[in-house]
Amino acid sequence: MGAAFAHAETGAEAWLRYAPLPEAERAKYASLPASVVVLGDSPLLRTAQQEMMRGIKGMLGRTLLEAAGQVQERSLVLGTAADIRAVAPELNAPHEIRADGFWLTTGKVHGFDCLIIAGATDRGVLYGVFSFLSRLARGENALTPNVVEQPYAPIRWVNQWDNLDGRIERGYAGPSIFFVGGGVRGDLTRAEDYARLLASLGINGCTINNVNANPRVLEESFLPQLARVAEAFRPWGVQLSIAVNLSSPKVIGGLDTFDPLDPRVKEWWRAKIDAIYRLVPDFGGFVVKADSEGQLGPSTYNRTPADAANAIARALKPHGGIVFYRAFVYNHHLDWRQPKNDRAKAAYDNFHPLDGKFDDNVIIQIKNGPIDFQVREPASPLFGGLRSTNQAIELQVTQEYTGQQRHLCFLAPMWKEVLDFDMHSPEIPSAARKPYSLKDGSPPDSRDDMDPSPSASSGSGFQRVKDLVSGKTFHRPLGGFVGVANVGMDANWLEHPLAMANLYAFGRLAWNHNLTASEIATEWTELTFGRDPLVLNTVTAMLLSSWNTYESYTGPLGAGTLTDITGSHYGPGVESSERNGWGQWHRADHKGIGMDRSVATGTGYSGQYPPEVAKVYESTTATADELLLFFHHVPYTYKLHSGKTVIQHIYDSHYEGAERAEQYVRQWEALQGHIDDERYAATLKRLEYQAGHAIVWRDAVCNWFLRTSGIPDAKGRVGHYPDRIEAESMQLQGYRPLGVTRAETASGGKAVECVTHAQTCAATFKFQGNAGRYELAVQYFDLNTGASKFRVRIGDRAIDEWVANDHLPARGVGGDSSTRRLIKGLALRPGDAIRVEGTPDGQDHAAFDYVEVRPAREP
Ligand code: GCV
Repeated sequence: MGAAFAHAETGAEAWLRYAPLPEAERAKYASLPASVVVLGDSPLLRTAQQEMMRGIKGMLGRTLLEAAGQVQERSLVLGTAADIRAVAPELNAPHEIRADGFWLTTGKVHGFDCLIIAGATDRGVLYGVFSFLSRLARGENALTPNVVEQPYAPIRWVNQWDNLDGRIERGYAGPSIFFVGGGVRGDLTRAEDYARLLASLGINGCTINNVNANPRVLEESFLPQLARVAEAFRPWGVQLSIAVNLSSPKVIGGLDTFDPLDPRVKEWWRAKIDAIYRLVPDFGGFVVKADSEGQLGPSTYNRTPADAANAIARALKPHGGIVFYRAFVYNHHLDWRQPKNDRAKAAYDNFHPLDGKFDDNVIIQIKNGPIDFQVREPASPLFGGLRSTNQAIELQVTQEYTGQQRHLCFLAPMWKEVLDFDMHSPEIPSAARKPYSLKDGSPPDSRDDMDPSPSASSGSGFQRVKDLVSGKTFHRPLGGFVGVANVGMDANWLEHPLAMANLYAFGRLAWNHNLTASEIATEWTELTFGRDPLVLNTVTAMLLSSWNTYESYTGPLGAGTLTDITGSHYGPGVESSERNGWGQWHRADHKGIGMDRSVATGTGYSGQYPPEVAKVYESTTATADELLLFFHHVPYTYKLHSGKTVIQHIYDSHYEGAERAEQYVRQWEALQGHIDDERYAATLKRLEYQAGHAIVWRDAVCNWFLRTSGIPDAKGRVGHYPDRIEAESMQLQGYRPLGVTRAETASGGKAVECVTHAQTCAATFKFQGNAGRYELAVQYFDLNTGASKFRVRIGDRAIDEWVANDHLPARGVGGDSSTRRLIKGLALRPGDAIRVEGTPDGQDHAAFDYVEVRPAREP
C-alpha cells in the first residue's frame, strides 16, 4: 500500500491523479491497444488525445502512440459520431447522442478491433475520454465498455466571485487564479488547470468575476485581457463568461443613463457585445446581479428585470450568447418590526409575475433556497413559479454558511434533497421528509428507485426541481446548473483537502442529477485517495454524514445558520440575524422561536408553493421537523415528531454534533499510512480544528438559548463544565479579564487578554484531580491582527508551545476566533501548577478563555 503513496501529494491534481493501478489490474489491460488515433482535427480533439495519453501513462505506465486520421492497427479511436459513421458505418453509431454526449464502445474499424470514444461534438469526445479514464481509475471494466451518456441539462457552469484586485468574495482558498492587481494574471497556468478539472466533469462555462461586478471589466482595454482567459479555457471546451454591472453604460460608457429601454443604452450594449465577440468568438454570455445588495438595476428607471435582461439578451443573440439574470433580488433594508415582511418571498414576488416575458436566451438563475445558502432551507418556490421562462439552479460550492472550508461539510446530500423535491406533491419520496436522525449518521439519500426518467416526468404529474431546472418539465430550450465555486491559488484549490468533493459533486450532479450522494462520494474518494476499502469506507461515511453534523451544531430545525450574519458568516452569532434589515430572522425570544410563514397567521410565504406543497408547509404538524422553524413560530416546549421538545432538541443536537465532529478526528487517525502523509496531515489539522470549533458553537448556541428561554437542559450539560478552569479565575500575571461582546461566545462570558507592556503574560492554576494521565485543552483566540505565541508549562517544564497564526475571519475575541489546542498524554499529580503564557503580537493580545483537563482517552 505504502508504495502507491511514496510521494507527498498536494491535492492539486484533485480527482485527476491518474495514480498507477495495482499490478494485477494493470495486467488485465495488457490487451489495450497501443495507439490512440484521433479522427478530425481541432484543439479540443487534440486535448482529448493528449489527455488519453496522460491518463494511460499515469495509470498503466504505457506510452500510447499518437496518430491522426487513419486507423491502421488496433487502436483507441477518438472522433465525433459523424466521423465514426464515416469510417465504420456498420457500427451504427447512435444518432440520439446530443450535444456534449458521448458513446464508449468496441468494434471493428477498417478491420481492426478498436475501442471507440465517439462524441456528439468534439467536446463530447473530450468528455468521453475523461469518463473512460475515470472508469479505468475506479476499477470498472474499461476494456469492453458500451455506454451512452449525455448530460441532462445543456448549461453546466461555474461562477467565480473574483474581484479584479485578486481577492475573492466568499473565497476561502487564497487569491484569484484569474486576477491580480486590477488586471488578468500574466501566468494563466492555474486557469488552464482549472478548465481541465471543470471539463473532466462536463462543466462547459465559467464566469470569472464577481457578480458584484466592477464595470471596468467591460472597458475597451480590458477586453484583450479577457481574451487571454478564453484562450486558456478553449482547449478544454469551457466557455468564458463575465458578470456585468448594469450601470456600466453610465459608469464607463459616458452616457447619462443606464435605462435598459433607452435606445442609446441598447446601442451601447450592442457595440460592446460585438467588440467582445470579435476577440472571443466562443464567448458564453453574461451573469447579472441587479437591484440586489447595493447593485444598481432596472428599478432605478421603474423598469423590470425582463426589460433589462432582454435588452442585453438581444445584443447577445446573434452571437449565440446567453444572459443569466439572478433571482437574488431583495430589499436588504426590510423593516424587521413588521411581522408580515419576509425576505424569503422576494424572488417569487419579483419574478413569477414576469413569467413568459423573458427572451429565449435569458435564464433566471435561482439559488436553491429562498434566503441565501443557509445550512437548510426549503427549495425555492420560484422553481415551480416559472413555466414559460428558462431557469437554472444556483448551488454554492464555496462553503460560505457551511463552515468556510474549515469544517467538513459535503453538500451533495443537501443538493439532492432540493433537486429531488417535487413541487406537485411533497408526499412523493422526498428524502427531506425522512425523520431527522442524528444517531445513525447516515444522511437521507436520493430515492432513484422511484425516479421517473426525466422525459417521463413532464407528463406524469411530477414536478421535481431537477427536471424543472433542466428545462425538461416545460420543454424549455435552456436550463441547468450554476455552481459558485470560488477556487483560489491554494495548491489544492479549496483549502480543506476534503472540500473538493463539493466541486466534484456539483459537476457530477449537473451532468447527471440522478446520481446519489453516496455514488458521488464513492467516486470522488476512489479517484482522490484510491480504492483501499478502509479509506473508502471511512471517507465516504464521513462525507455523507458531514452536512447533518454541521447542521446539528449550527442551524437547528430550519432556523437558518445561527451565525454572524452581518459579518463573517462563520462563527456563532445567534442574535445577529435579528433587528436589522437583512431579513435572515428566526424570531427567537424568551418564549419561542421560528418565522411564521404561514398564510393564515404569518407572512404568507408558504402560499407561494403549489397548493399540495403549500398545504403541508401551512400546517405546523405536517411540516417536517427539520424545517419547522423555517415555517412556524413555536414555543420552546413544542413537541417535535421526534418526541423531543424544541429546546431539548437544540441542546441535544448541539452536543451530538460536537461529539460527531470529534469522532471524525478518530476516524481519520485510523487512516494514517493508508494515504499519503501530506494530505493525511493537512486533513487531520482541519478536523482537529473543526472538533474544537464545534464545541465553541455548541456552547455558544446552547448558552444563548438557556439564557433566553430560561429552560434548563434536561441532561444538565448546558452551563455546567466540571473539567473547565476559566482563565479569569486563574492567578493572573499581566493578563487581565475581558468581557466578551457576544457573551455566549466565551465561556462564562469572559476571557483574559495580555495588554500590559510586559512581553509575556501568564495565568496559573493548581491541578486538583487524582494522579493519572490527562489531556489538556487550551481554548484561545486566534485573531488575524497578529500572531501571538502561547506556551504551556507544568511546574517548570514547558510541555507545548504554538503560534496563533491560522487565517480565520476574525479580528476580535469571540466565536470566529475561538480555537482549541489539545495537548495529549500528560501525567499529572495533584497540586501541579499549570501555567499558560501568552505573548501578544500586533493587535492580537494572546487572549484565552479557559483550560479543560480531561482524563486521557484510551487509544
Ligand atoms: C456576491 C450573499 C453573500 C454575498 C454575495 C451574495 C450574492 O449575500 O454573502 O457575498 O455576493 O450572496 O449571492 O450575490
